[in-house]
Amino acid sequence: MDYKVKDIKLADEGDRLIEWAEQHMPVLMSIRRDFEKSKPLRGVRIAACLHVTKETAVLIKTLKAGGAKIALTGSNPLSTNDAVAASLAKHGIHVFAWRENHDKYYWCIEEALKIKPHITMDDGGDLITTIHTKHTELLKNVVGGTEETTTGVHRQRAMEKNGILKYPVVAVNDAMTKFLFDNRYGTGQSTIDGILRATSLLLAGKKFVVAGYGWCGRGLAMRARGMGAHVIVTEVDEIRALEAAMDGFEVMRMRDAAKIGDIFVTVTGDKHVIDGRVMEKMKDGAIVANSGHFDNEIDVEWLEKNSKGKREVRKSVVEYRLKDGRKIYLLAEGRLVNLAAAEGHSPEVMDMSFANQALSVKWLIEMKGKLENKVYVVPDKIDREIARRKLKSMGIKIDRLTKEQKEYLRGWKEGT
Ligand code: NRN
Repeated sequence: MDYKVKDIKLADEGDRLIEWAEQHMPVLMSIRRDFEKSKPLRGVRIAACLHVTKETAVLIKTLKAGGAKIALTGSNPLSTNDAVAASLAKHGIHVFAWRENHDKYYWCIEEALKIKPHITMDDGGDLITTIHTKHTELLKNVVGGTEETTTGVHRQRAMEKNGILKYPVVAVNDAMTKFLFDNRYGTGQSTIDGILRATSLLLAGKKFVVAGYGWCGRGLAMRARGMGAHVIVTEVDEIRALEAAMDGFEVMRMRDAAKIGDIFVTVTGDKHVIDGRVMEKMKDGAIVANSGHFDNEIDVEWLEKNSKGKREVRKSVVEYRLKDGRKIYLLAEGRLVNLAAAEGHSPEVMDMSFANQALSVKWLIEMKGKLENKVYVVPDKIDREIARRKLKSMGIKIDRLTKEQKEYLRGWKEGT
């Protein structure tokens, strides 16, 4: 096993990018120091399908410090940073990833699987699905897997429900130190970052439509409001819609928002949220982007079929001219705009997400043979250990319960 990257000569640039991320990921670096001493992953072979970014590289180097052998592929054709991939390849990681590897995406996954992994790591579930469908001969080696994102956890929960999940999976996404920060504050900032790098347009005063008020949508709506946009939220869930309204956002149906919106972003994890019926109602010049994991939230095929021409007007911006002359601008091919047009979430939030990844891999190895073939949450003690280390790195001290308070909170007798 060697590697396949865009250009190994980019490694020096990648080294510098990774070094910058390491300076802002203190929790993961403290775990790396522990791993270097205890080598908890000695002899463990890992196949990872994650976004190949400077932050992911810090996780990969931490796992390597723990003794693991790693094959890494990208979890989206547009999210790989080629310099980072080159740097990891130079440091002995079997990397099969390069930006715009659309037609080799699954070839890269199958190359990574040649490591015959004990542990799989997914962001979206394409690797675990490939093992369960096309490479079942590898299942006998696998101890367990981890999943980074909401969409992937949905897929693995469905695999469990249908009785086809063949090994235990830890839903890293569902750790509080992951979704409360990565999904909310990470996506909130990185999606704005992707839109600004792609368009360089002003957000203040624009009608900014957020489809989906989950943790990602909450963060994005909050940050778009912070930039002075007039934020409109669309939802299918009554409770989340009510929450968006009480948070002070305008809430309406997508078919009504279509007529007035300037910028539309989908973060639902669902399919065809913005389809032809919606796009044919949009204003001339409307901008459409996705920040959900898969690129099916926007019906790009409809745009391809119903436009009389298209042209790339800026990097990551394609102008589709509809038959009546109206123009719609699609960012990053409808793929996750935060990673495809920018660098994804900042290192400070990925610090916690990837600390959960590293400690969940260690936990899976410790629990070898004792777990069932189902989706597990990250053990609470790991979640809280990560929060404690993060607070410490921020120089924040908090109070402790006194003995009396612990008894009071356990009791029921004391009242008015
Ligand atoms: N910088 C990043 N590196 C990054 N930003 C967001 N993600 C990243 N992965 C590596 C992932 C988040 O954890 C994308 C996933 O969908 C989300 O859960």
